[in-house]
Amino acid sequence: MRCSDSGPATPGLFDDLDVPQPTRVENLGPQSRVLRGFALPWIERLLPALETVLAEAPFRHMVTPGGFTMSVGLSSCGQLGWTTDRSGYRYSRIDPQSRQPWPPMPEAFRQLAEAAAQAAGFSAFTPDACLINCYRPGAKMSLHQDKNERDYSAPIVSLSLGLPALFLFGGQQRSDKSQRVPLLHGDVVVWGGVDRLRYHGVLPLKDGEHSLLGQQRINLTFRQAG
Ligand SMILES: O=C(O)CCC(=O)C(=O)O
Repeated sequence: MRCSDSGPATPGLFDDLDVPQPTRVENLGPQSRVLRGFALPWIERLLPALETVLAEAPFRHMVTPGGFTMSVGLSSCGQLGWTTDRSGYRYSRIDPQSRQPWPPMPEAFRQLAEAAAQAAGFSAFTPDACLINCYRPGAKMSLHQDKNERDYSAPIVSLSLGLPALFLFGGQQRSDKSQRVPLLHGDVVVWGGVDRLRYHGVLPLKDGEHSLLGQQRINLTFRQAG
């Protein structure tokens, strides 16, 4: 389950499960929340499901329309997968690498995303796309808005697994000052409504070793895209 290696899981991957803690909620804006540790009770279901998805659709480094290779490895599951190449950013029903539909969204993923959206004040969230981002040390994501979805009435639900990262949460303009939000294994960020189009990104991942995921951070971003 590595960005550049879709081989078998690390032995003992599930031996050291985190102990669930009650969720602490932090507000980033009027309709954006960090749900601390929200996913910890789901980890035992999420990680095997993630391995199944990645066996079918391994991480790959996509190219932006400007010709830059992204430092983050990408995969997707669900009806729609987010892709980028020289012709643009878009959602596609087909994985451009395998030319097959993306793997189905595992039930545990969907349930977690819906529960997190509900906990953050967004009922009726039904994700049809889950973008899976893999960061190795040094990988980053520049400030951007999520704008390829058909309408913006549904929130974005974003789960962090593995190594800690510094998430940037900015304003409606790229030049607005960003908050720096440390995100840990099991944290979920939800933003929608008036905050749906806020710029966000991730600073370069620091070196480290996570007890379950090794030298990487994996982010699952759930969207209602179609
Ligand atoms: O990795 C993250 O926490 C954010 C990912 C992200 O911004 C995106 O996929 O659009």
